[in-house]
Parts: sequence; structure tokens; C-alpha cells
Amino acid sequence: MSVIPIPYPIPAIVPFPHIDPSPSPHSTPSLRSRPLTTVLYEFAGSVWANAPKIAITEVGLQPSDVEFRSVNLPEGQNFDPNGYLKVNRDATVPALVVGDKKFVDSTTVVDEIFKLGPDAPKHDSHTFHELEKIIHAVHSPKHDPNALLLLPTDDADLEAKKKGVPGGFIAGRQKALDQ
Ligand SMILES: N[C@@H](CCC(=O)N[C@@H](CS)C(=O)NCC(=O)O)C(=O)O
Repeated sequence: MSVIPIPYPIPAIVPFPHIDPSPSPHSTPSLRSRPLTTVLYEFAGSVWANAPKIAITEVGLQPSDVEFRSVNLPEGQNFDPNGYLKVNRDATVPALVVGDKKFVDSTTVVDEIFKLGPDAPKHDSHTFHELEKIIHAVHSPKHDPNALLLLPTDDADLEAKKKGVPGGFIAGRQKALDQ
């Protein structure tokens, strides 16, 4: 099995590759005709911030419908009291700002994106209820993907993680917290 190297430092802004910028035949002009007031705060290496990105494509929104702002987690940009903490006091991504409304966790962010997109399943549909069950299951602390990334399984794993992406991530955010 080949191992895909993960770049470190993780680039702060990675082009969002999954969306074709040409207009979708399924999309409605509803959001396009409004001023751009929908902002998604995200980070390319964040598992939770990728949930709304997938939702955006799935519900038929266009890249121009949502402004993406990268919050560099390995550099602790999420802890800036004059910056991101004003958006989300929990200091986590994703967060979505729609006009004067704010959503600060992946579940409510995705839920809001469902309301904005023309191709989203309707709230009272069977599909929607099935999706809700999956959403609650994957958010269980038992399945926290960040624990898998950061917590070592033994001493050898601890050493490997110190030298790799997890070590760099922890060191960078600690430096920001110390400032
Ligand atoms: N329950 C939150 C969890 C979000 C979360 O933990 N995001 C991580 C990135 S995947 C984060 O922002 N971590 C910031 C940090 O630990 O410094 C959600 O669903 O949005």
C-alpha cells in the first residue's frame, strides 16, 4: 500500500477543488441575485470544516454563493481575541455567517446550508430523517476523528506523532496561546 505524504505546514489556503465554477444547470439564481453575505470560516485540514464544503456542492450552491475565509489552525489563528474569537468564542471551525446570523458548529452550519441550497432534501423527507441519524452518530464523542489524529496508541506512536503533523499542529497552536 502506498503512503500519501501529508504536507506540513498545512497550506493555509488550498483551492477548493470539488466545485466546478461553471453554473450548474440545477442551481437557482436565488443566492446569486443577493449581495454576498454568506461567509464560511474553514481550514483545509479540518475534518469538521469539510462537512459544509461537501454540503455546499451537494445542495447545488455555487462557489460564488459563499465566501470562504481560511482560519489557520496550526498557527492558532482561531485563538485571536480580536479576530476569529469574535466570530466563534469556541475557537473551532467551521462557522457560518449569513447576514446577521451566526452558526458555530458543523451540524448547525450544514443545516443552514441545507436551507440555502436549491437541491437540498426537504426537512420532512425520509432522506432528511435518515441523514439526521447519520449526523448524530458521526458527532458522537466516541467517534471523534481528531482524537485519532492526535492521541498516540503507544510510545512509538507518540514519538512518530511528535515529529509529524500532530506535533507541528500542537506546537503551533500552543505558541499562539502563549502569546
Ligand atoms: N463540534 C464541533 C467541532 C469542531 C472542531 O473541533 N473543529 C476543529 C477542527 S476539525 C477545530 O476547529 N479545532 C481547533 C483547535 O483545536 O485549535 C463542530 O461540529 O463543528
